[in-house]
Amino acid sequence: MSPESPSRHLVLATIQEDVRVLSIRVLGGYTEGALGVRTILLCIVKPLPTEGNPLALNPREVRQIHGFLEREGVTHLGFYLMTAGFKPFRQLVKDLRALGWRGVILAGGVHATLLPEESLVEGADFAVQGPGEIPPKKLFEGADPATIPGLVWRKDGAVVANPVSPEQRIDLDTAPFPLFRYDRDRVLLGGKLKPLSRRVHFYHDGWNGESYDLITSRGCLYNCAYCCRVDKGPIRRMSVDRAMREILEVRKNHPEIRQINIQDDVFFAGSDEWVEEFCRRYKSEVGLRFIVRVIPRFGTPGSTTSRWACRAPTASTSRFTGVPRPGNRSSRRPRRSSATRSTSPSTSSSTIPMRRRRTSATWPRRSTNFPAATGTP
Ligand code: B12
Ligand code: SF4
Repeated sequence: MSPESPSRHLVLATIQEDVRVLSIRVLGGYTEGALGVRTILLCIVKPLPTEGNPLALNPREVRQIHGFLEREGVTHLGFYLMTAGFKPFRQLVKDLRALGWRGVILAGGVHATLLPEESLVEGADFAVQGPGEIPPKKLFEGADPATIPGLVWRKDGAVVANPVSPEQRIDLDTAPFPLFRYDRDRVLLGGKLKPLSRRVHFYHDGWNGESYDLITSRGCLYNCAYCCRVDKGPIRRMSVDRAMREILEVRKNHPEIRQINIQDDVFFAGSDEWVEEFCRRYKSEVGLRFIVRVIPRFGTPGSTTSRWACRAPTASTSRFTGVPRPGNRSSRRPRRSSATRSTSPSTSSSTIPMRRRRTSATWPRRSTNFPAATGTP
């Protein structure tokens, strides 16, 4: 897509229980910032399903989405799929087509990577496995689907899944900042479509609107059989400088942000030099409380990881919970959200006392030398 073709209008949507839509914020930063495609985020806020209460969109909500796509002249609808959102996505595609919407529909994310063929639901045009920046770029450029890595498409009535390729793994230093803004994006909340305002963010991000989700790397060193992660290759990470620029930009434009929630799968995998530099600059240039997930085996006695995990001396939080210390600038205690929970059994959560870990009898040595990409152990 080039700036000369302004007719393309992409909506990146997802169904979540809150408005913390990191995946489409990151991807939207790329489609808008690097590809020049007008991009709007659409957060469909729905409680997670429970027994007897499936996640579903009612006809009124579907009509609202359809009206919005028509009114805005949207040409492409991209969906970030977690498994929980798959069925409502399938129904939505069916309903949008029944209502006559003719734009391009594509799905990507965790579920599309796990089950690519299934994710190319009836009525949708494409699904994307693996990192999602390059396939839409090539689609916008009009490339032959057969040549687009990770693309799932139809040929003569059959579903074809092109293999994921290293070409999809962009240099994170070249990635534009994720979209993080008020009033331009949309939220479907309580059956009503409205701007994703600061007020909506305040009530529906789980952290009183004070938290910013940051991701500095993609991938993980492990290869757990049950893992759903999208990026299967060796870890790649942005430079400390790129990460700092992103945080400082957020601080400049969003004084309400008082916490950085680091979402990397394995933030501490790698050289102490990267972490040391990040800590030093974070403390002197940012100084906000933070949350980070720790895989304990990356800590060796005396290493930066251990110091962070045991005492967190280099940041303005007393523990890894993101809960402010008494006297911290924030007077409000953020309610506990999924951010404080471990996203996998392998990562430790703040509920495990960190000090106990330090006295653990065994300290397995780290198996990698970061940022050299060494692949899964
Ligand atoms: C950050 C995070 C969150 C955040 C933000 C969610 C988000 N993704 O926007 C929060 C805290 C809100 C969250 C919540 C939950 N999460 Co979560 N989360 C993650 C985590 C750690 C990172 C995701 C991320 O943003 N990565 C950075 C981005 C840039 O990478 P990405 O998501 O892979 O996106 C890229 C590609 O997938 C692709 N892509 C993405 N969307 C699209 C769309 C299109 C159209 C295209 C073409 C491409 C594309 O392009 C992107 C750029 O390359 C992942 C683990 C992981 N590594 O994936 C778990 C993970 C996604 N979470 C998971 C789960 C289970 C949950 C919860 C249900 C947990 C719970 N029980 O409460 C909740 C609820 C979610 C909901 N439905 O409401 C599972 C999902 C499993 C599955 N099969 O669906 C994961 C995989 C963790 C795990 N290993 O189990 N999560
Ligand atoms: S540690 Fe987590 S992200 Fe890494 S492979 Fe295992 S489950 Fe996946």
